[in-house]
Amino acid sequence: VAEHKKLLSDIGVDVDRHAQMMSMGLESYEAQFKSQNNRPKGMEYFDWFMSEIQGQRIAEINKLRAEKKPAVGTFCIFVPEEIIVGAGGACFGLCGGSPATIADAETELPRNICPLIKSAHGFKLQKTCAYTQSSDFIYGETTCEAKKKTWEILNKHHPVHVMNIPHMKREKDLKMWQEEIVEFKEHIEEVAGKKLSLDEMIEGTKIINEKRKAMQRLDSLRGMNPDVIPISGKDALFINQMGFLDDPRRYTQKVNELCDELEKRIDENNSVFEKDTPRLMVLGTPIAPPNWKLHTAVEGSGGAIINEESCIGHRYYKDNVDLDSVETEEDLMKQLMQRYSAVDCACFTPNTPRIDKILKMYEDRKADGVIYYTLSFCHTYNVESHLVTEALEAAGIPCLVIESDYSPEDAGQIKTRVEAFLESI
Ligand code: BJ8
Repeated sequence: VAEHKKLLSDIGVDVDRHAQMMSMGLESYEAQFKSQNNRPKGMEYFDWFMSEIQGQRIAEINKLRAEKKPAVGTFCIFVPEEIIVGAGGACFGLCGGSPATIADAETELPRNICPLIKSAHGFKLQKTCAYTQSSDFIYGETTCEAKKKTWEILNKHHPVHVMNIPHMKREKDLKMWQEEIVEFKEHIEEVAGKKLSLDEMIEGTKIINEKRKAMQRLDSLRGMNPDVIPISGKDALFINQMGFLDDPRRYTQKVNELCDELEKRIDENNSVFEKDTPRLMVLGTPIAPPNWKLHTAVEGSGGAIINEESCIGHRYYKDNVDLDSVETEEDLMKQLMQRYSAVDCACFTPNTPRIDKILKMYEDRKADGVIYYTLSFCHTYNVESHLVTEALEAAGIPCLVIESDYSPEDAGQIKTRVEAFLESI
C-alpha cells in the first residue's frame, strides 16, 4: 500500500482526495452490483478489477511508461488504439462519469455544457484520476463544439493531441481522416522514440480485433436469446466500461471465459431475470463509470437491458479492422480509416446508417422497447433523437427519451418514468 501511495504521489495524484473518491466509488459499486442475485461466477474477475481499478492497473501502465512505451488517455472511441498497442503501450479511457469533479471544472468551463466534459476536466484540475496522471498525452478530437474548445484549456494542464475528425464522410473527408491517422502514428513514434514497423502495428490490430470479437460475443449472448438473459445489463455494462481500462489481452481472455459460462447458462435455461421481463435497448451517449443511474433504475423496476447502442457498448465494438488485404503500411492506414469512419457518432451529417442499424439491432434482439438516453447539453445526440424517434415510431417501437446529467437528484424521477414506460409496453 505504501509503495502504491508513493506511485500515486509520484505521478502527481492528490492522494488524500483520491482516496476519498475511491472509497465513494467502491461503496457505490458494492451497493449497486454486489447486491444482484445469481451473478455469473465470471464477474469475480471484474469485481476484483474494480477493487484494483486505480491500483494494480495503474502500476502496470506506469511500468510500461518506464520502458518508454506510450500511455494514452482518451474520452472518445475514434482513437486508433491499434497503433498504441502495436507500440507496446496502453490506451485507456479517462475518468469522466462522476459529479464530484464538476464544481471544480466550472471554475474554467461554462456550466451549460455536457457533464462528461466537465467531469473529465474536473478530474484533471483535482488530480484525482490516476489514469489521467499516468498518460503521456490525452487524445482529443473535434467531434463536438464543447470538447473541441475544452482541449485548448485542458492543454494548459496536460498535453493534448487533437485529431481532426471530419463531420461528413465524403471522399475528401475520408482522405483527410487517413492523413490524421498517419499523423497520430507519427506522434506515437515521437513518444516511443522509435519508428513503428508494419508488423508491430498489425500485431496491435490483431490484439484489438480479438478484444472487440470477445465483446461482440458477450453482446450476442446477453441479448440475442429471447428466452434466457444470462447476465444483467448492469454487469454487462460494467464489463464494457472496464474494456476501456484493462490490459486488452487479459480482458479478452476474461470476457471469453465469462462467455463460456454464459453459453452454459443459456443451455441450462438459467436466466437472471424472470420470464417475460421486458427487454430494453439503450441508445445514445456514452455511459462512463460510475454513472450506473439508468441501468439501476431500469433493472430495479422490473426491466432488463440487453444492449447499449452507445460508445461504451455496441458502437465501440461493432466493427473490426479487415487485415486480409494489408500488405503495406498505407494499406493498414486505409483499413484503419475505413473501420473508424464506420463509427456512427451523431457528430456526422447525415447519420442515417445509425437509424438503419438501430432498427436492425432491435429486430435481431427481439427487444420490447428502447430508451434514448442523452447527456444534458449534448446537442448532437439530443437533436438527432428527433429523427431516430420518428423512425422508431414509424416502426411501432416503444421509446422513452431520457436526458440526464450526473447528479443523483433526478434518479427518483427517472425511476418513475421508467416504471410507467415498462407498464405501457
Ligand atoms: S464517438 S459520442 S465518444 S464524440 S462529449 S458528443 S456526450 S456533448 S462523448 Fe462521444 Fe466520441 Fe461521439 Fe462517442 Fe455529446 Fe458530450 Fe460531446 Fe460526447
